[in-house]
Amino acid sequence: MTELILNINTSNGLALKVDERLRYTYSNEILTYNQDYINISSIIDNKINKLVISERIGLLLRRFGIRLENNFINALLDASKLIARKLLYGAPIVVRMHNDCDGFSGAFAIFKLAEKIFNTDKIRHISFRANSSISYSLESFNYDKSFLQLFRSIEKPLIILIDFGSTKETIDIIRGNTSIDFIIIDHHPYDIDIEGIRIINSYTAINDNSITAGFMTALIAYIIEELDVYDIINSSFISDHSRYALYNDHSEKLAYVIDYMMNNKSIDYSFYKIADTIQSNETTESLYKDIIRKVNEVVTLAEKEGSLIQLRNLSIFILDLNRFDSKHRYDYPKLGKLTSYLSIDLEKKYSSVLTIAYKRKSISIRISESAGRVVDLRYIKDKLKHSDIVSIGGHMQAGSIICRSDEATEEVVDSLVDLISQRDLSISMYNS
Ligand SMILES: [Mn+2]
Repeated sequence: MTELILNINTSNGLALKVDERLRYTYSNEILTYNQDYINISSIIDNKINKLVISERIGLLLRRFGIRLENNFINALLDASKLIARKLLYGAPIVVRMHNDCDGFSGAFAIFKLAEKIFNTDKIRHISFRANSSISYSLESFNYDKSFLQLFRSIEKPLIILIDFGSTKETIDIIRGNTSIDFIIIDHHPYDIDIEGIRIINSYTAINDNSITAGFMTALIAYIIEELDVYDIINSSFISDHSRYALYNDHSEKLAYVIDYMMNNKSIDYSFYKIADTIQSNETTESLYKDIIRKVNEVVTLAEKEGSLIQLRNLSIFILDLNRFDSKHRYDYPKLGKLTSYLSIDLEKKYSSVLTIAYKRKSISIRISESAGRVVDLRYIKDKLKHSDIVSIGGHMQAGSIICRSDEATEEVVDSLVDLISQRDLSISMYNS
C-alpha cells in the first residue's frame, strides 16, 4: 500500500504542493491516508477564510470596480474549499466549459491553479472539455463518468460545469449521481428547483449577470492560490459584453482568439491547444490577424449579398444566411457574431441601422444606437405577434427570435420588417 506524504508549505499563503505519489491515482493503486488527511481539512479551513482572503479578493474586485455581497463571497469561499480539497487529494476532476470565451476563461483559471499545485502542465486526472449546449446531456455525462472511473481516490470525483447547466436536465443528472460531487458556476437565468444543488449563479444570487462565469471561476481559483487571472477575467467580460469589461488591446484580442477557437466548426481545437495559443503573445497576435482578415472578408461579402431597405429615419439590412452560407461556405463567425460585426460596419455607412440576419429557425437582430430611438427590442417584443414565434430574447440593442420551423422564419422576418416600417412611419408623422 502506498503511504502518502503531503508536503504542504503553509508559510506562504496557500502555497500547497502535493507529493509526487498523490499526483496520479490510478485505478489499480489503492491509496491509504494517514493523519495528514485530517490536517489538510484544517489547513484549508484556516487558509481559506474570509479574514485571510478578503484583502486579496478586494484587490481583484477593486480593479474591475465590482462589489459583492457577503453571502455571495461566502458561497465562493465554500466552492474554493471544495475545489482545493479535491485538488489536494488528487481526486479526478472533469471541467466542462461552455464552448465560448467565458466558459474557457473559467476552465483556464482552474488549469493554471492545478498547474501550480501539481507543478506540471501534464495533469492526467483532470479533463477539460467543451460543452456546446446550455445543458449537460446524459451522453456527455456518461463520457465524463467513464473518464472519472479511470482513477480512484479517497475523495469523491468532482465535475465542475462552467457557464452553463442551470437547467432541469442538468439538475436531474446531478440528483441521480450521489457518488460524484458537482458544482455549477453560471450566470444564466433559471426557474428550476435547485434544493440541495451546489450552484453559484450570479444572475439569481445577486441579480447581476455581468458577473460572468469566467470571473467567478477565476475568483475561486484565485482564492485558493494567487494567480495572474486579470487578463483572462477581462476577456470573459469583453466577450460577454459585461459592464465590468475594461477594454484594452490585449484582452480584446484574447477574447477574439478564444471565442474563435472555441467556436470553430471546421477545426476542433483542444483545450490545451487554446491554452498554449493564448499564453504566447506571438501566436495570439498571428491568429488574431487571421481572424480579422476572415471576418472582414465575410462581412464585405455579406453586405453585397444582403438587401437594404431605406426608410425615413432608419435603414434595415436583411441577410438570409441560409443562402449566403450555401453560396460562400464559411465557418466563422456564426449567426450572432456575424450580425454584430455586420452591424458595426453598417453603422459607419448608415448610422441609423437595424441589422437582421437569419438562419434556419433563428433570427438575430442588432439595433444601432441612433436606430434605437426609432425602435428597440422591447418594442419588438411587445408588438411583434406571430404564431410561429417560439421566443424573443436579448437586451435593448441586440436580440434573437427563435421560430417554430425553418420554413416559418422568412415570414416572421417579413412581419418584423413591416412592424419596424410602420413604427418608422408613425414616428415621422409625429415629428413633422
Ligand atoms: Mn457567459
